[in-house]
Amino acid sequence: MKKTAFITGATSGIGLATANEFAKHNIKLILCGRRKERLEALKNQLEKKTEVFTLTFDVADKNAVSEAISSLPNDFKHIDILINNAGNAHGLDPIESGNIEDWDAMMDINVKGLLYVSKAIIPQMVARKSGQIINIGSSAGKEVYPKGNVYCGSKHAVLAITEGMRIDLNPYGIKVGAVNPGLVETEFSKVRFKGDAIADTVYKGYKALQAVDIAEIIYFAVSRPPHVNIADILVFCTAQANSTIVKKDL
Ligand code: NDP
Ligand code: 8X3
Repeated sequence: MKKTAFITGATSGIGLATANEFAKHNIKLILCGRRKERLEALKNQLEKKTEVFTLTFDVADKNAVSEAISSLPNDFKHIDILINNAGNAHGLDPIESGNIEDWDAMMDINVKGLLYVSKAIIPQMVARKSGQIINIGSSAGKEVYPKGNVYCGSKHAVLAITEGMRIDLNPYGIKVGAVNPGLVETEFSKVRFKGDAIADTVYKGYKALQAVDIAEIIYFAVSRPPHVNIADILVFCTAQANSTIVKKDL
C-alpha cells in the first residue's frame, strides 16, 4: 500500500531533496515549512508524481504545530513516516559571547520543535502499532567542535531523544532512527551566518555532501523490509574526517 510521509523543513536543502526522492518513489507527501510560496511551488512540481499536501507553520510554536497537524484532511491523516528534519544552526560564537536569541532559536526549533511535531504524530503510530520516525541529527550530535556549543548541544539532544523514542516505541513496533550528516551544501550556512559572505566559503575547496546524498540515504532507510531498522548512521563527504578535519584544496 502507498505510504504517506510527513517531512518538516521541506522548503530547502535536505528536506526538499527528500521530498523529491520520496515523490520519485511514489510516496504520498505532507510537506512543511514556514515559507508558503516555496511549499506551493514544490507542491505544483511534485503533484505530477504523487499526492501532496502542504502545511505552513513554525515548528517552535506548539499551538501552531498541533493546529496544523489536526487540520490535515482525512486522506492525509494517516502518517506512516515522519522525517523530523526542520532545523538550523544560528551563529558560531564562543560560549562567552554567544547570542541568547540564537541559543533560544536552536533549542526551540531543533529540539522542542522536533518534540512538538513528534507528540502530534506518535499517538496514531502507537494506535496502529506501526510507523517510522527518522530524526535528522548531525555529526555535531556526536562530536562537539569549537564554537559549536549550543548547536552541538541541540543535536546531542536530538540523538538522545531518538534513542529514547526507539526504546519507548519498541513495544509498538515503530522504527526510530537518526541520520547524522557532516557538512552538506544547503542553505544551512546562509542561515548560520545570517547572510554574511563567510557562508560562501564553507563549502569551498572540497566536494561537500549534497542534499540529494542524504535524501537517498533517508529513502534507503524507509525502504528496508519491516524487520530492518536503520537506527543510526553517520555520513561524511570523503574530504571530511571529523568535525574539525576537512581536506581542502585551496
Ligand atoms: P536548510 O537551511 O537548507 O533547510 C532548513 C529547513 O528547515 C528549511 O526548510 C526551513 O524551512 C526549515 N526550518 C527552519 N526553521 C524552522 C522553523 N522554525 N519552523 C519550521 N521549519 C523550519 O538546511 P539543511 O537542509 O542543511 O538542514 C536540515 C536539517 O539538517 C537541520 O536539522 C540541520 O541541523 C541538519 N543538518 C544539516 C547539515 C548541513 O551541513 N547542512 C549537517 C547535519 C545536519 P523554512 O525556513 O521555510 O521554515
Ligand atoms: C551541520 C554540520 O559541522 O556545521 O550539522 O555542525 S556542522
